[in-house]
Amino acid sequence: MHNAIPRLAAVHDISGFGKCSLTVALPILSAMGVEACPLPTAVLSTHTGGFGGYTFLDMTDEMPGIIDHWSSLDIKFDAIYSGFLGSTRQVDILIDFINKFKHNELLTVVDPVMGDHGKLYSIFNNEMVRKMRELVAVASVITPNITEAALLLNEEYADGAVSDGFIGDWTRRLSELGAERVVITSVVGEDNEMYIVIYERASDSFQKIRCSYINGAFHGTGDIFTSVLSARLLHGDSLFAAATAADKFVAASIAETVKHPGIAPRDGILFEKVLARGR
Ligand code: PXL
Repeated sequence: MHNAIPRLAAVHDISGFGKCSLTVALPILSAMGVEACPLPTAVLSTHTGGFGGYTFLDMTDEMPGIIDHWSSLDIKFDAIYSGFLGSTRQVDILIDFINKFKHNELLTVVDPVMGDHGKLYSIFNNEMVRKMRELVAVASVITPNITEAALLLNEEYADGAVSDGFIGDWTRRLSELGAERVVITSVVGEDNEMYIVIYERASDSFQKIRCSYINGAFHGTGDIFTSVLSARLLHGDSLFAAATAADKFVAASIAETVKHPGIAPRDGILFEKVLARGR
């Protein structure tokens, strides 16, 4: 469109330690030829998964001023990509942001970060789930993990293997909440392998991608996955190609990580090694 390279607004927290949200999104997007403009939702000392005593600065009150300033400068975005939110009020701010910056080709990627392994993250409650349903309604692409998919649909967490018919139904119902394209991660198939499931409403097509990674327990993999996916979509990839590339990137980063047994799951994965290849 108007920009020399795709420009994306990255609406995530910044956690100083633990490699997730902006600390992975910005380097990955830059290395993949996307200009990433951070709109921080909160500033934390670490992420909230596995660390006690973290600091948390809510950026809600600062966000409308940042958006208004960008608007006054007539900045155009090719994409808005959101992840972890610092408050439920940020959903309304984000919906206003999307409406203000909307154009025909605007890609809106919403990763409805709320929980994992069947549980809400400790700082969220049902109010965040309710508001997140409003946010996914204005997205073009959503990337819940299976826990977040269940929360959005108000279903029981599917603990264990699920059939294609079961998960296909979930993808369609998630798409009915608003997004044209749906990606569900961390889906266990009936063969007990891990899959990414993608759905496109335009063609009513449902596909499964078998994950190449060994272990999904590391922190920040969802943010890395969706950052790669967003960059590839902005460069014109199909949803299948973008999700496959994102899976490969996460798998390569985990493969680097497990070479170092001292790295705890909460420390995040060695995605830097993969980004630095070819240096
Ligand atoms: O990766 C998701 C995420 C992002 N940001 C913060 C988190 C989490 C998950 O726990 O705590 C602050």
